[in-house]
Amino acid sequence: MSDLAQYKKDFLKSCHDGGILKFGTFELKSKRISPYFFNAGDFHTARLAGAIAKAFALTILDAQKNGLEFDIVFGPAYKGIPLATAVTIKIGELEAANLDKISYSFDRKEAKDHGEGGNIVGAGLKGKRVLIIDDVVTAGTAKREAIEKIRKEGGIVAGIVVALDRMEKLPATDGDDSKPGPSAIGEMKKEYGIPIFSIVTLDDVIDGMRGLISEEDIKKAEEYRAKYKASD
Ligand code: OMP
Repeated sequence: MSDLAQYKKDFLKSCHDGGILKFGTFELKSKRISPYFFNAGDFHTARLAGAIAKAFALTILDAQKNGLEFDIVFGPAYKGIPLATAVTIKIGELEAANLDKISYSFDRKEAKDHGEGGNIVGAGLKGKRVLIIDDVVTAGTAKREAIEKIRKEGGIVAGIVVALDRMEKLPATDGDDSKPGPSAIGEMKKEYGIPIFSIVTLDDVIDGMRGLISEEDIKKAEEYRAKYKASD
């Protein structure tokens, strides 16, 4: 493997060993046919949940060292919920200064109208700097929804961290995918003025999977990248 950081290499190996990163033929939300798919929902064993929490935590601690400031790790329902919880625990374990400083919270899909009520479980968002955590960004739809929700609750979105940045251009509005175009991540950075981090990108996947998967699968991933890679 190349000069990828060790924790990224470890993460990719866990993804491959655990079958989270699959190679074959997959239809995406965008209807594009992809030669690989990343399913964060499959990180459910103690080993894999630990591996993804650690990789997220190290990515976030890196960003923190470089100036990212936040109070809350927010995991959009449902896939983000276990992620936010596990990652918050890990951030405290790896950096004791975070233990009483960082909280987690997540949203309900349905508003609760009895008991304590409300849409948010965990730390309240009002006036807090919120870091959104999620699995994959393709078009960014789920992330946009989370940003709106957090802002509605009075929170300040500090950034987004995802496991995989697929580096894809947004689908063309006229259906012509052959033209260059910006990525969802690039557009969201501009539109919301927030930083967006990922544990790994498609470049890292291709790099890190050499020798672990067949040459043919690497070639298909490279062809897909050449076809759909965003201009930013
Ligand atoms: P956006 O919120 O539109 O960026 O879509 C991200 C969603 O794409 C994820 O939450 C998944 O439902 C799905 N997805 C993956 O989980 N893994 C992939 O490798 C690719 C996709 C996808 O459909 O693009």
